[in-house]
Amino acid sequence: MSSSQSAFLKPSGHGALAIDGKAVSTHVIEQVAAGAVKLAAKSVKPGLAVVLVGEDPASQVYVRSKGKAAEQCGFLSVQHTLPAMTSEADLIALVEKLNADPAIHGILVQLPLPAHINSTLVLETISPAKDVDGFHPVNAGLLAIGNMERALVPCTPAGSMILLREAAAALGRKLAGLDAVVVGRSNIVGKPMAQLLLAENCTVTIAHSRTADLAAAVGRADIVVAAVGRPEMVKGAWIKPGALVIDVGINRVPGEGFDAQGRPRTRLVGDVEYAAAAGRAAAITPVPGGVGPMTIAMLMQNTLTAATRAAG
Ligand code: NAP
Ligand code: L37
Repeated sequence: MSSSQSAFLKPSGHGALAIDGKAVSTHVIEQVAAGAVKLAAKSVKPGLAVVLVGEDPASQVYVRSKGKAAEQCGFLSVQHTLPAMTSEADLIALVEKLNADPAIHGILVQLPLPAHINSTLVLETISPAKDVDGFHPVNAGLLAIGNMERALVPCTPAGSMILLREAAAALGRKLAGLDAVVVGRSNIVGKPMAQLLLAENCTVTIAHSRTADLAAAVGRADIVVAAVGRPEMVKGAWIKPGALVIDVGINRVPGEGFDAQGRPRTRLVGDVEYAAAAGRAAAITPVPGGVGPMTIAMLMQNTLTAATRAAG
């Protein structure tokens, strides 16, 4: 096996190289910050508005990380925190206000929204040019027809693609022509991920809960992207030797012992059985420290893109 030529791939201790998403995300954020300095010469400061409704603890953590990253990039960073009982009409009114605000180039409404709010309606209210999550049907459509120049691409799949390209380059491989399987078909991860792999000329299979033989589909794949939301459901033994594995899953499971406050400890695991998969794969993303940080970095990249386009 050829050794890694990349500072972003490290021994996993199980055989595969671990793709250091945290380190790649730091690099992306530095590039975005440099881009923001250039834009400042045109008197444009990228502005990102993040809207959080309710008190979902994971969303609170992610929204805080997004605000912090925006500040590191030199952006204007605005957070709107609304109570869980906020009406759909009030949320839509806020989005419309942000659409009209020239200081704001990117709008992100953190999902999930409370059950009484129609998420689709809210997401469709966001101006496609400010839709840094890439969830608006206009952006989903641009991605589907392969018009990446005009689209804003969803952050998690975009970040996963960067990690995949980094791993392939370090291993001296091309992505074109490889068999890829995406496990999961959500609009926010699975489907856009499949579109990006197709745009890289991979042969793409999308697997889901009704797939007849998931083990066989995964076993054929040179590239496995897991976005299921079930802890370690993709078994290491399924992985084709030498495959590239991107684990999008973020699952909190019971850990060992108790924390300082006497609460039972929890830990994060992905959708892939990590140690066993790393015993067969050529490269794999860890959880945490893999795709998660890239999601935030790509949000910064999308905000810079939106601001640059707005500046003409
Ligand atoms: P989702 O909307 O719940 O979609 C899950 C998908 O997995 C669905 O398409 C579902 O199939 C499929 N699935 C469920 N059980 C399955 C099974 N037994 N076999 C095969 N497929 C199965 O989830 P999501 O929003 O895409 O998120 C997926 C995971 O990624 C979650 O762990 C989430 O926390 C994580 N995530 C991470 C980031 C990040 O930044 N790292 C960002 C977003 C999400 P059906 O369509 O048939 O129901
Ligand atoms: N863009 N992303 C966008 N819009 C949304 O509406 N829900 C949602 C979304 N999801 C999201 O932000 N996901 C996400 C997941 C993980 C991280 C960041 C964002 C992340 O930083 N994960 C860290 C661990 C964080 C922790 O300890 O909980 C990691 O290393 O994986």
